[in-house]
Amino acid sequence: MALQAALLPSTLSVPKKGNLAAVVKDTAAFLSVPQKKLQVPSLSVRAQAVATAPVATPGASTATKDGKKTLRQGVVVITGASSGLGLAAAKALAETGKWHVVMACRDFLKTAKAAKGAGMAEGSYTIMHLDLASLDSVRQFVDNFRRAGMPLDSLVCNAAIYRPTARTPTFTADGYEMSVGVNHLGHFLLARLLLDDLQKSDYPSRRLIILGSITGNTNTLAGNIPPKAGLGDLRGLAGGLRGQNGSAMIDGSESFDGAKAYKDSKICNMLTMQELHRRYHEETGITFASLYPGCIATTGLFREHIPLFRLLFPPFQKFITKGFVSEAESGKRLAQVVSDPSLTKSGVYWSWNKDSASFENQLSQEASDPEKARKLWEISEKLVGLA
Ligand code: NDP
Ligand code: PMR
Repeated sequence: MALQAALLPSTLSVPKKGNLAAVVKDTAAFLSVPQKKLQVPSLSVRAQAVATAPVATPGASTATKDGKKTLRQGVVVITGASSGLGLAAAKALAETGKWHVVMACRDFLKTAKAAKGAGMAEGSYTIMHLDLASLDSVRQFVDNFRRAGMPLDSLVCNAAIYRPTARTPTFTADGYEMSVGVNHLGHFLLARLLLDDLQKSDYPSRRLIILGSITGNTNTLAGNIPPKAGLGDLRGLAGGLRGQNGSAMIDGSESFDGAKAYKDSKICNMLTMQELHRRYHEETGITFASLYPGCIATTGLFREHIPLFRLLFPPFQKFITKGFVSEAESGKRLAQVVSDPSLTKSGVYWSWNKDSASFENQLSQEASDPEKARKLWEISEKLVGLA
């Protein structure tokens, strides 16, 4: 209880000019932390959260003195905002004052510490629990988000894991190989469920962004470093990526390769963005985008790599390939894709040149294959229980 008392004020991210409604709403969000981690009496607060009318909650409309409406604060959900790119983008967006950031993370306390450590102002963010390795958790997150009463103006599917040294697969709660399960399937379900919420938003530019990468694109030098990404005919995915009773790899390979599984998941991310664009952009006006933010060689993504790699990778990228980008700079790039008024084009895979100017990049043949995207969509729908 002492730990809980010490943590409550900062983790609740109470708005500075806060009123009770806002506090209670954030409290409801806070309660989405698994109860066994932090025991907080929940039922009465949940009831209040539903009953209390929002006054100055994130995303509420604002009016000037002369009664004219100004653009309200946007609400952006960022998965995996507890470190690296997600944290840097959360900070960049929150600092503008134009965005309230919902940090959708699997480790509540780590995220609370990270937000505080990054200097994010209390009230500029809300932390909600999301474990992409469990489809139940994804559904629970969506429920909790809706219950918190905020609009959804932008969704960033950013979280990922990379298991380059793994010789055997691990599996999600639903039994799918972990890299594809977290990076693709968890986000696929999240994006599909939250499309409704994005559609309901009255924000002028609503966006759904899924992180891609250069290493999933074989039309680049980086994409040709073995093991190369490749989904084949998707037979492993269709078989459920279950390892023991089939293949844990999307292309159906018998042997597991953690580095390839990650790169394959990035192809899935880029194909999914384009399929969303084809199916929903015209009808909804939502902007769908992907990006390669640069090589952010210092992030936690490489935590499972051997120590020598972690030591040499940043200078290698800085001085040899010159593809290195700092976490802060990458955060600004992602923040641009979320909110820059000039980046509203849908179906685009953004990259940046040496002067940090954004441009529409070309995807590899496989990462832009519409037939593969359709097939991936249909199989993924089945695996996450939507079809
Ligand atoms: P980090 O490891 O720093 O961040 C990954 C985030 O994902 C963490 O917050 C992590 O949470 C979260 N995460 C992992 N598993 C789960 C899960 N099961 N449920 C919810 N969240 C989870 O890596 P980066 O910042 O580098 O990566 C961010 C994105 O950028 C990824 O999509 C990656 O593919 C992409 N990218 C990165 C590049 C790079 O050079 N680093 C290059 C190109 C693209 P926790 O803190 O709890 O572990
Ligand atoms: Mg790569 C232009 C050259 C370039 C770029 C931009 C990257 C980005 N890499 C490049 C080149 C090379 N890399 C070369 C020549 C080599 C052989 C020495 C090389 C090796 C390498 C390894 C072993 N690179 C790697 C790894 C990883 O484990 C990283 C990876 O594949 O993670 C999936 C990686 C990366 N190189 C990049 C980027 C952005 C990554 C990691 C991030 C990602 O795709 O998410």
